[in-house]
Amino acid sequence: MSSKLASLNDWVASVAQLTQPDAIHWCDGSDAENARLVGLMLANGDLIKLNEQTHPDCYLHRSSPTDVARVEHLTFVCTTHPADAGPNNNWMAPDEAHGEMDALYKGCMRGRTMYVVPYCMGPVDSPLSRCGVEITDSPYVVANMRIMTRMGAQALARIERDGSFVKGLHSVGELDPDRRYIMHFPEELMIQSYGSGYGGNALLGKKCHALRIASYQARTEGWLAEHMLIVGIENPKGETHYVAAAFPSACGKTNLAMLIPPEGYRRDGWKVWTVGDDICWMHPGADGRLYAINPEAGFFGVAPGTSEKTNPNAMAMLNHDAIFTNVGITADGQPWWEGMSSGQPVKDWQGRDYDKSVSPAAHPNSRFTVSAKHCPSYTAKAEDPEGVPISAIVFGGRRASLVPLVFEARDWTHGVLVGAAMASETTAAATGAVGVVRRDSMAMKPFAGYNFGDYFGHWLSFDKPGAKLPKIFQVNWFRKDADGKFMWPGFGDNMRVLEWMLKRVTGQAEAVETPVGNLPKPGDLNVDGLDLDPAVLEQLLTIDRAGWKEEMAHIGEYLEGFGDRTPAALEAERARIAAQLA
Ligand code: SAT
Ligand code: MN
Repeated sequence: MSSKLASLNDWVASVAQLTQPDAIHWCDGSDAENARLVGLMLANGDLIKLNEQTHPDCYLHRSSPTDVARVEHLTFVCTTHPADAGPNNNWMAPDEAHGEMDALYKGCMRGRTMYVVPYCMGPVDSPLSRCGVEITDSPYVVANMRIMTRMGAQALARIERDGSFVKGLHSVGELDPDRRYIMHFPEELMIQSYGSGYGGNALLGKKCHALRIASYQARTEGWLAEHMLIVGIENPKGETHYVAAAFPSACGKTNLAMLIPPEGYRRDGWKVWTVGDDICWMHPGADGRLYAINPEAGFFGVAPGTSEKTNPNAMAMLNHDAIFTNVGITADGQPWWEGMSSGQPVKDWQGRDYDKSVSPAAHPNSRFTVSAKHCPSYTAKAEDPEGVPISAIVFGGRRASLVPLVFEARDWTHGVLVGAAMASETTAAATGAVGVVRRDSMAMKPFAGYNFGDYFGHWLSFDKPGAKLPKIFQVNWFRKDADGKFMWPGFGDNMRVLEWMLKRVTGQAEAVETPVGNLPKPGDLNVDGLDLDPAVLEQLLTIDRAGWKEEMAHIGEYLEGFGDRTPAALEAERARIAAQLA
């Protein structure tokens, strides 16, 4: 097989020339093709079949123990000028990077099949969607791409119509951490990945394309590619408002996207609809509002901590047609991870006999891959080619102290500053130390495909005559008390905070103005039925002026790090707030 597009055929031929596969397979995305690949992986040990009664068509994959997370230190943005990648990225000259990669790729697919995977990010018929082709030698990657994207014949037809696509080349190589690179060439709309089979390093449609390359493309084309979930909140009158929310990896985006409201809300008729749990592409519409699509077709969620209590919607979608990576397993072949309310693991994620004193059953960054259509709260609006209008944008991080439960930015410029200044404690989603506070602007630190200074400027540019922009909020579900205990219950109760935001959007709630932002008036946040000490709530909604004065100084130093690429308007906004706090 080949395509009607000469540029695609030529590229596939040149990659085959370099990598020397035994065979080339063009993926059509069919059930028969998937069944064949699954059969192959069961035979070679890449997949283990799970209990057919409890988990029909579910499989366990155990990765190499040194290949379990994104590798930010091996991830590069290769622009002609280093300043275009910015201090927020690792940079390598494109020529040098191509040289390194060609040397790694040379003959690397000998004895293997090369799969050509055409995919579309977003509904195939949407003008907001963009396509790519991933070439890979991993059947596990193909099986995951089939869930995570619109993959196969339909995508190829669109690529042939569009005539353009993002080129992604991936090989698992030897899975050697010392021979591993994730390279991005935004100026060529190209991704090259070698030596890892893990999600964010290998499923190139996800972070590599839909965030790093797309953010670069979005800047030139006037839209935004963001690390955000998209959720619809339906009120008892049947009106739905859509909210986009940015949080760093493993900070609860999937749980928030699938939130089940507290009982009182459900009784009153509130509903929550899932559009996406990780990535959001937003384009300005003719009416001045921002319209968003979820470019993905599935969820690649963190397994540990997912339970009937924290995310019943996720649990309901995980008992058929799912791939589990690096979780434990019970005696009767069911997947198991820490936080599950029942079951007992017998093997850990590496296939060793489970011993609690040696290692957790599931790796902290173990994942499930499942089609979005399985999610009980998934909305048909997620397939709408026009996207959904966004009423509010939320920035959130994991901060044990200082940042209140919620505040609203005064205007767009202030909101962009709030996003740019975001900080969070690091998690197991990337290799490296966990729990260290670092700046993570818009939760895009590992994912922006260009200089953050230019990126902040791009965000500011949306504020123009005729624009009807969403309100911007900051939240922090992760405040801890002196004993290290979380102060806010989180999960379903985050609905209370969402309701206050939407009241602000529709002009139904007032706010207390502070230099840092606008906070809920006492009594405006619905805490009915919540077992929360009023003193704790007050603490959660108080601004520590001295602490914020210091924070503003740190933010100033951070913004200075992007030199003259930092927009003057952003620094002026920061200086204004700092002066008010003084
Ligand atoms: O590994 S992924 O990048 O796909 C998931 C994440 O870190 O958010
Ligand atoms: Mn993510």
